[in-house]
Amino acid sequence: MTRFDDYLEQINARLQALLPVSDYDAPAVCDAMRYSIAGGGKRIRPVLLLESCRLCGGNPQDALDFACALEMIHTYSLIHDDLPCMDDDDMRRGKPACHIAFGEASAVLAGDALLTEAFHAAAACAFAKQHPDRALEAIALLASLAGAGGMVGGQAIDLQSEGQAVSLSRLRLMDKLKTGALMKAACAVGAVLAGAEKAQRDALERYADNLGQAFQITDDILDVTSDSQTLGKPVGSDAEQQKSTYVSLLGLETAKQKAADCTAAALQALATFGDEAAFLRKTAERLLKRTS
Ligand code: GRG
Repeated sequence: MTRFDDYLEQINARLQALLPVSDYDAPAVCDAMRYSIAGGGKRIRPVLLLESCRLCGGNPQDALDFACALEMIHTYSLIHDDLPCMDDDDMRRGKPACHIAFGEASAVLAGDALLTEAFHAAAACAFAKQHPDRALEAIALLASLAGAGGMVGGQAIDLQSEGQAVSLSRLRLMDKLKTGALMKAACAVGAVLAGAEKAQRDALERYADNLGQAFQITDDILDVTSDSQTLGKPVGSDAEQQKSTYVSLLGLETAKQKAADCTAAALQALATFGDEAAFLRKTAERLLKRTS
């Protein structure tokens, strides 16, 4: 079994254990949470968190509930992003979006509950009792990077920018927040839980920043070059919603080159870790070549 598969198995099993079950009179919200979490997804963010912890000398097992918390936050953001009041997309992770399967109100609640359960999981885990100082710092990081100064802020800029010409620098800011903030959370939280030195954490944050940008550019490219079957969500939605993207601003070929340059910068950031960072290098290379 590869390390990626091993991480994946642990994350998926722990997510199942952490999510609430419908044992009271409000089954739809629990079912909707489980539906969206179980609906696939690459699990990139929790894998990055576990590996960042390992790379900084920590035990990935200690970071597992934080990794699951991050995936819950990511999944809540996808549920809310698909709602009619946001991107209004019907498909996610190859299945009907949460609001299509469960109705809008249950999808809103499922997102709210995933966000709340994420912080419950992080605060209540065994590691938090053993290392409250590290856990508290990690929880604060998760909150600030997911909130108005991070992912939610990026989504707000995105919504505000629909139908408007957006400069490259504003697009970069938006994506740094919307997509990059949770990538940064993955690497920084993993480092904090391991008690990393400042130089290690800085290197991982540089990696995450460049990886996040490459990831977003690739997302924009796939929106025009892929098909909905492969991607598991609608394609062409950026143009439909008149959104500026790296492809619309730079053209397809320059966007591809920029994604490759950002990936190269992400690899460069890992130099300080030497061969031990092979897994993170391979992850960045895989994400550049991803088809979904
Ligand atoms: C609604 C608060 C709020 C935030 C939404 C995540 C997000 C912000 C919007 C999703 C739209 C989008 C295409 C964002 C850009 C890149 C991105 C985050 C893609 C989805 O992540 P993947 O590809 O998804 O890792 P899986 O399904 O593999 O987990």
